[in-house]
Amino acid sequence: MGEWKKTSCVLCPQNCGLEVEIEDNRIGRVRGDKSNPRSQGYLCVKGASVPFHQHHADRLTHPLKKVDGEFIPIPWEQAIAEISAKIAAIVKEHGPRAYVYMGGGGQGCHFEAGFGTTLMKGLGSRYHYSALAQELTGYFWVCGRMLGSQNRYVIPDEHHAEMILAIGWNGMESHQMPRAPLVLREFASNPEKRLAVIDPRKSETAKIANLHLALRPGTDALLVKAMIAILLKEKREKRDYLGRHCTGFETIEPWFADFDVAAALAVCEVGYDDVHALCRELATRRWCFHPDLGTLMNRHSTLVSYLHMLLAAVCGRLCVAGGNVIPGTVMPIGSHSDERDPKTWRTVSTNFPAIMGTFPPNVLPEEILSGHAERPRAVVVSGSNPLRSYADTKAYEEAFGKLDLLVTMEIAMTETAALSHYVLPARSGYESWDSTFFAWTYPEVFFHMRPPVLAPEGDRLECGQIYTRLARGLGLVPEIPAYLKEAAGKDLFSFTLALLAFMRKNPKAMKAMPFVLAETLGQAADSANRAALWGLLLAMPGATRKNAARAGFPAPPAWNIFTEPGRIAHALGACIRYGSAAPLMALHPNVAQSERLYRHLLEHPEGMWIGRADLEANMIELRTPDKKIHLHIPELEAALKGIDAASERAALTPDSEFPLVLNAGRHSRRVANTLMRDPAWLKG
Ligand SMILES: Nc1nc2c(c(=O)[nH]1)N[C@H]1C(S)=C(S)[C@@H](COP(=O)(O)OP(=O)(O)OC[C@H]3O[C@@H](n4cnc5c(=O)[nH]c(N)nc54)[C@H](O)[C@@H]3O)O[C@H]1N2
Ligand SMILES: Nc1nc2c(c(=O)[nH]1)N[C@H]1C(S)=C(S)[C@@H](COP(=O)(O)OP(=O)(O)OC[C@H]3O[C@@H](n4cnc5c(=O)[nH]c(N)nc54)[C@H](O)[C@@H]3O)O[C@H]1N2
Ligand code: SF4
Ligand SMILES: [Mo]
Repeated sequence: MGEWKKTSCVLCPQNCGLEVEIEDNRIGRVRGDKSNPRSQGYLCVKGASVPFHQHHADRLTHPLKKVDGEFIPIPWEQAIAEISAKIAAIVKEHGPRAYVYMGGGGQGCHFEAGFGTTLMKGLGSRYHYSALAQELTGYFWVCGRMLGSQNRYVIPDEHHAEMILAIGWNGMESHQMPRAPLVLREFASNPEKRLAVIDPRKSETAKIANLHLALRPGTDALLVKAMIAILLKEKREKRDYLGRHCTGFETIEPWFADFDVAAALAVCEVGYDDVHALCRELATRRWCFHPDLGTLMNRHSTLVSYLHMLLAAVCGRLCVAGGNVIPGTVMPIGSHSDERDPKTWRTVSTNFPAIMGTFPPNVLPEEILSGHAERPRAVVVSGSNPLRSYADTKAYEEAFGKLDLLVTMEIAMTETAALSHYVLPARSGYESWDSTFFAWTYPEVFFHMRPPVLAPEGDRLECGQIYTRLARGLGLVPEIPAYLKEAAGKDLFSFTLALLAFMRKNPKAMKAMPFVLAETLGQAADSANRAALWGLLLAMPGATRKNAARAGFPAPPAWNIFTEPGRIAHALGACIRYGSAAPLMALHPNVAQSERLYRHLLEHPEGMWIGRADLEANMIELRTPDKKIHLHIPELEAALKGIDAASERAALTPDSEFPLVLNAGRHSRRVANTLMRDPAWLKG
């Protein structure tokens, strides 16, 4: 009999809580963890199969270097010295644009992204290519324009909704919300609720729906434009909501006025009565919508996202309970990058701007092969497998073959790793402290800092630890004084006092914060990720702090801390010892709040509600200067006006030599992106 430990599944963004039985450093039996407040014991067939992800023949154990076409194991010191010397030489000769970080993929191990982007920025580069930029950035861009910031996107609030509209989303197989099959079945079978699906296929979700519009593939823009036209023609728009919370309605309203709905629906191959019935429901019910890859990775994706947002606004469903809401987060998954700002980087030859701080994998091969003087020459990949995951494998193979340096940090010998000059063995989600930043829920905010449940075999390190060694090798981390290292071995408060003194004396160290934490706190815990969590919680913004207070973790009132003589004496002692007044900042109530959260997270390996958003006041999350939803996006005006039955019929006329439509995706229950490599699991 082994020992049962708590962790989570890392095979899809839900990260359902798991209990795993550990024997001889292997995962044996697996069951859903009922104490995980978000997944409540739910697991699917993949979750039960995590041993296939963790234990298989492709796992890496040692740093590898390619010599004459063969991989040979080398010591860490050699790997770090050689790779950092090569990166430094490439950046010195060709400038920072030559360095690309491709990471933040995977489904449950996202701490590496904090280290990967810090190293990239330390080198002066902004080129972060990520899976997000092949699926979600069109949508994030629309949210940037309408809601004021690309990282203020909306998610469905299914807890308070009567109806879910699933658009190009097959949640019965792909989940994309906690316990999705249970939630979808409840909506479909409860007489008070409704499930409507827009999907060309009779998907597993469409099969159980109350209403299914099986549109012709690729015609979503036309369909949604027709739906908005129907609603406006019948004067079903929510005037009061539009007047109070939106700007630009009078500008967009005429765009739909003379639209030929009947001709459009004929091209979409859906019946008018069915569409009309759906519109009537949208005008009268409390509904939220869940779009997914069926439209996010399809024709006119950005325009379709815009139309979906307009449809929801016309029905008064944005930023209201039971509609689509801006969720609370522990940390935003990207930055707002406005391409109208000349400081926002673009790719050197394809001229594509960053969105949400990320660049699209679809253009990377073209960038590398462009011959441009500042083209990418060094690519560091972690937590993603571009050779298998991103479009045009042949182009990737050719482009990666031309790089001066390709380094892959991986748990397994993937197709991308096999092409690399160096392959660095990463600890898996079960060997490291790690978490996902995709745990979207509302109004609660969930966070799960998973402790390792297995000892890493061989020389495996967390990616955070590897990036820290590279940063040190590249001279991007200041010298750590003995007093800071020593304090890291004591309690968290002593460490924080020393850290504050150190930061005051070395203001530039702020830019290398994750590495400083990894080399101090992270040494004691053998985890860079766990150390970085402390930095994350210390830097929590005000909105996150308010959410935490609502979830039962308020900052203590200041006088309460000042009545703690021990802490005051401790802080004053530190001021004298370090010759700085900075340690006094540790007496701020926010630090005590962060410390409570940190301890709670470490003591709760099942995960916890770390915050609770204010259900009644979602509009305050808007980042537009007037705190209104901006309905008019000038850049999309021509595209929206130009789309009609004739233009789409022409664009969709099949090629007589190849009269087929590619329905990509199909994230079926037998697939977990490229995370399952064991042929034994894929059998059959
Ligand atoms: N089991 C499993 N779950 C997963 C994953 C996995 O690999 N396996 N991967 C995870 C990841 S990273 C993601 S992004 C999600 C993806 O989750 P989903 O987006 O739900 O996945 P897909 O299977 O691509 O589903 C898209 C649906 O869009 C439909 N579709 C195709 N063309 C059109 C169209 O023109 N219009 C409309 N309206 N619909 C269309 C398809 O028929 C399909 O049912 O799944 C996550 N969950
Ligand atoms: N043909 C086709 N292509 C697709 C899709 C599709 O449906 N069909 N879906 C697309 C979508 S939606 C997405 S999101 C992308 C996803 O594509 P990717 O971004 O490549 O993500 P994953 O396949 O989830 O995982 C990538 C790698 O992370 C590694 N990994 C796992 N855990 C760790 C860890 O702790 N550390 C490190 N360093 N590595 C780890 C895994 O071994 C795996 O090789 O694929 C896209 N590509
Ligand atoms: S694959 Fe997704 S839904 Fe299934 S158990 Fe894992 S995290 Fe949960
Ligand atoms: Mo995805």
